[in-house]
Amino acid sequence: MSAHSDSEIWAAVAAETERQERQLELIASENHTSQEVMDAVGTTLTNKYAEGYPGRRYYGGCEHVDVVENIARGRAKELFNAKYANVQPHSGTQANMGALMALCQPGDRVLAMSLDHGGHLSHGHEKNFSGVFYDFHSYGVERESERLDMDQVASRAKEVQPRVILAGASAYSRSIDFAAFAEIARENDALLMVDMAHIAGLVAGGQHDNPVPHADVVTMTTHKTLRGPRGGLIVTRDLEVLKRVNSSVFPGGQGGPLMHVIAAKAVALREALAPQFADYARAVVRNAQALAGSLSERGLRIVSGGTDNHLCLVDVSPSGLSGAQAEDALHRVDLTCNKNLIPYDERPPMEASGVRLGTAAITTRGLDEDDMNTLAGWIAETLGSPEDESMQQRIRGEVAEMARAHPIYG
Ligand code: DSN
Repeated sequence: MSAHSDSEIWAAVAAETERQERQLELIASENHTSQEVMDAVGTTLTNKYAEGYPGRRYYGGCEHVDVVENIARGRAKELFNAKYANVQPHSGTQANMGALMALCQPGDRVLAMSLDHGGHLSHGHEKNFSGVFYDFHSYGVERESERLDMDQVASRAKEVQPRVILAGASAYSRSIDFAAFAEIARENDALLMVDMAHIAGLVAGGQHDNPVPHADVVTMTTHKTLRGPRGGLIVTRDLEVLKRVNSSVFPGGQGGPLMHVIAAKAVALREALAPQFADYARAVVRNAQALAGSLSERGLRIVSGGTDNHLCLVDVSPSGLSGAQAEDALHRVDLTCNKNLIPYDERPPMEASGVRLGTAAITTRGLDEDDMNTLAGWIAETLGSPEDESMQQRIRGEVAEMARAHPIYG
C-alpha cells in the first residue's frame, strides 16, 4: 500500500505543518499535541466499528479496542477525580449534547452564560441543537467589572427556575466559582452541568478548581489546554447520570466511536497525569498573565483587567479597529488569533470589538514570560499601525525567528 500517493492532500498537509511551525498560535482553543498523540490518531484503530461500550458491543473483534477504551476511561477518572467517564463524544458539542440529553427533556429550561458574554454555541445558540431543543435563558457578566456576578446568577436562577444550570465559557478569562454555582443549583432544585472545555488542562494541572465534586455532570474537549486529539469527554460522580449519559451518547447522539481518537485521548490523559503537566499548566497561566500585563502596559484594554486562566480578551475598539480588522492585521505578521465579542459589544459577531488571545499552544512550544513581553510589543505595534507594510514585514521576520527557535515537531 502506498502511504502517500495523494499529492494534492499531502501538499496541503505539508503546508499546514509548515504554517503551524512558522506562525505563533494564539487561538485560545488550539494546542500542539505530542507526536505520540498524533501517532495514535493515525493507527489501524480507525478501521474498527465498535458501537456500544466495552464488553457490550454490537460488532465482533472488539477485544483490543475494549482495552483502549477501558484505559482511557480509567485515566479520565483518575485525572479528574471522577467516578465515571464516557470517552466517546466526537467533540465538545457532542459531549454537551450527551450531557443535556441525559439531564433534561426537550423544552426544559436551561440557564447558561450568554453567548455575547463568553458562552458557547452549544449553550443555547438559536441555530444549534441546544437552542432548538431546549428553552435556554442566560446570565452574563457585570458591566463594570466584566466578571461573573454570582448574585446576578442567583437572581436569574430564581426567576427562570431552570431544570439545568450550565457553567462554563469559551471566552471568559476569570476563575469560575463552581461551589457557588452548585449552591445556586441546590437552592433552585436545578441540576448543575459544567462545560470545562477551555480549562480542562488547567484543572488537570491544578491551576483551576475542579468542578467534578460540585457538578452533576462535567463535559470537556480534549484538544484545548488538555493538549490531546480533537474530541470530547464527559465525567460524573453519579452512576444514574452516567447511565443516562451513556445512552444519550450512544445510541442517542452518535453511532460508532472513533477508536483511534479514543486511543489518542488515552495517550494525552497519561501525559496529563505526569507531574510535568502541572508545570505546563502553571506556565500557561503565567504566560497569559504576563501577556495581558504587557499589553496593558502598552495601553491596550484587557477585558476585566486581566486573567486567571489561559486567555485574555483585548478590547481593540480604542485603536479604531474592529476585532475582525485586528485579527487580519495580526495574521499579516503571522500571529494567529480570532476576533471575539467583548461584553456589551455593540458590533455584530462577525466584526466584534475584541480579539481573544490564548497561551496554551505557544507555551507548549516553550515560550516564556520574556517572550510574552516581546509578543505584546509586536501586537501593540501592529494594531497601532495596521497599514504599515514595512513594519509588518520586519515583525513577520522577528516572529519567524522566535518560532524557529521553538520548533513544535522538530
Ligand atoms: N470553537 C471553540 C473555541 O474557539 O472556543 C469552542 O468550541
